[in-house]
Amino acid sequence: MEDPAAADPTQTGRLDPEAWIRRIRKGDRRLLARAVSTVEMDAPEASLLLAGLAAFTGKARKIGMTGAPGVGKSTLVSGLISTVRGRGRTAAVIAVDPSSPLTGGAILGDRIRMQEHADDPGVYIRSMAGRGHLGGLSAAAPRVAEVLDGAGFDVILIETVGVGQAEVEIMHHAHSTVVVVTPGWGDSIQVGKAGLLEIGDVFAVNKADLPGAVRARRDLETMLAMGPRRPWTPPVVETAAVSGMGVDSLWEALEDHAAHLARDI
Ligand SMILES: Nc1nc2c(ncn2[C@@H]2O[C@H](COP(=O)(O)OP(=O)(O)O)[C@@H](O)[C@H]2O)c(=O)[nH]1
Ligand SMILES: [Mg+2]
Repeated sequence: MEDPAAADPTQTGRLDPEAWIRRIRKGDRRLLARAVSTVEMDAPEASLLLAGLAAFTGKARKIGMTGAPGVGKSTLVSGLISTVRGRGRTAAVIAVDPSSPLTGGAILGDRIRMQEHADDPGVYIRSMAGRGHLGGLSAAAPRVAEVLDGAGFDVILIETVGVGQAEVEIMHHAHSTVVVVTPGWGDSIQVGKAGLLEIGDVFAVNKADLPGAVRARRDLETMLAMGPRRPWTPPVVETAAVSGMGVDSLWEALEDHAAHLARDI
């Protein structure tokens, strides 16, 4: 059988970034994955690739998803992919989980959660974890987003665990940030403490199938109203990612935020 790698310009050792980029833009997933790895590791070809791809970037809508481990970020991302695909647009995901140990437990979870999209050519999912270099991962994620933008994806979803400054930093590279919480008192207090209140453009109270979602939403709305007056008041949406409830509303809220950003510019 013919090895497809034989036609792979990067396998010959003679790197031709132009051909590489052309093939990425035609939908070559192997070369896309290779470009992502190259940029992630900051290999020698990375800057050439990024420079070449820069001609095509700036079209993707970048959305950050952050929140404590287990709140349902990956499940929500999977739901949002369905919504985005249902509207005829393509989607790429970067799932950053520096807390994930070498066993890759969280990554496996992400994969399972997004499994239904694995065979969709309009979807690309990339996990970054297990390296133990927090700053490294966080620094690489925005560059990986540039690659996916240049590759032509319409929507890029960046999932990070909202636990530290480095993760919050990633969110500054997104157009919109979704902060995900779950019902219960602790969460809304946690949100305030972690500085997540400031970075959220849209809030999702996920696991709204569990008791306390309405209260959590109202708590958040109260906390948001207490803050400084801003031109954009972040909406709080109740979602149940496991059933898909509220995911379309979450997307609508994100579309509203995009319209707000477009008006501002
Ligand atoms: N009851 C309930 N469970 C959910 C919901 N969304 C996600 N989960 C579950 O919460 C767990 C963690 O979900 P995951 O998406 O991996 O969370 P992440 O760590 O924030 O990415 C999984 O067992 C999910 O099935 C929801 O809306 N309701
Ligand atoms: Mg996850």
